[in-house]
Amino acid sequence: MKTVYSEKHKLHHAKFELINGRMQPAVEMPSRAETVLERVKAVDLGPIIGPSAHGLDPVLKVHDAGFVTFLERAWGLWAAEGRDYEALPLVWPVRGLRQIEPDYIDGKLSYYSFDAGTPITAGTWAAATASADVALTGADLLRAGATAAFALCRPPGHHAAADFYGGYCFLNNAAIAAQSFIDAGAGRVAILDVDYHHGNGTQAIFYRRPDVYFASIHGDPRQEFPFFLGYEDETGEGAGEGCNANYPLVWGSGFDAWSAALEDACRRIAAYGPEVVVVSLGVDTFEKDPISQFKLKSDDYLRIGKTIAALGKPTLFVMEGGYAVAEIGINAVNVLQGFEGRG
Ligand code: Q9C
Ligand code: ZN
Repeated sequence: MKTVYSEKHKLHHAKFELINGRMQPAVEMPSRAETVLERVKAVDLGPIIGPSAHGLDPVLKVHDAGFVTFLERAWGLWAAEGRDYEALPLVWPVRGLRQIEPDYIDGKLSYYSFDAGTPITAGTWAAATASADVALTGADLLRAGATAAFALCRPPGHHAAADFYGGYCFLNNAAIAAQSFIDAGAGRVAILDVDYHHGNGTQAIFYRRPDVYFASIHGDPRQEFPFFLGYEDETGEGAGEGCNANYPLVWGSGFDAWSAALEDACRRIAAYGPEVVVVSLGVDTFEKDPISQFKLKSDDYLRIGKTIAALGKPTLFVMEGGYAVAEIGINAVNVLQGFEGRG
């Protein structure tokens, strides 16, 4: 299968993030995407192509205009205050506080974010829009008849909702790609999110809609980030009732529990009958991931790909998380090779 990749991801390079109460070197770093690209080349997965520019229209089908304008301007407003270091929020409009966008940049960062672990840098906007273009170009490949494509997105996207960023995510690449299939005439799209973290942004975007099914296997929100979404009783709402499935798993879960959840998610997706499947491909379920608590091994990713292939649908793989940089290439590409019949 083809891989879509843009060098522009390197423009987003945060030095630090707040982990467990301390500023520590950021785990979401450029070498992640570069390692995956190296593995794509090493196993000859297929041609590597650059993205084509799609503009902001497909982004604005998923994200609110005020939020997109904020992302575009945030670094400029921050730098105008004389700050030459990464932008972070400090306070959030929780229960009882007013939901009004402040004028001052510090207030705007708070209004449009949900965590303090996602720094905005000078190149964040350029990298995030390039990442969305990578996903949209992958979707174009499927529309042109490919059975599968790999959008090597960075920064990731699945924690970003219609009007907030967080969890290392700014624009929701998988949601933007899924919406592009709907806008091109697809009646039903399924998103399968296998990242270690719940895809809260993707779920929220499609929660009331019957035309996009969302299934996610992830660390239980009782223990794990993003903490405030991803419970099993979230099944969709209104016209979207029955079109959302969450599989929260306890810390320490290995491939037995994980693959049972995958089999069930795939059964539900098959019953839904989508025309196309978008996979939010995070490999932070790996046993050596530095911020995660599942126990998957490298060979398990081949079987994940094989199980997804059994759905028999055109499939767009969209890169999300995975922070064990040494093995991220092997693990992510194992899913793609498993899908293509290796292993
Ligand atoms: N204790 C993705 O995988 N912070 N985002 C973790 C560690 C947030 C992960 C802090 C993790 C976000 C796309
Ligand atoms: Zn993750």
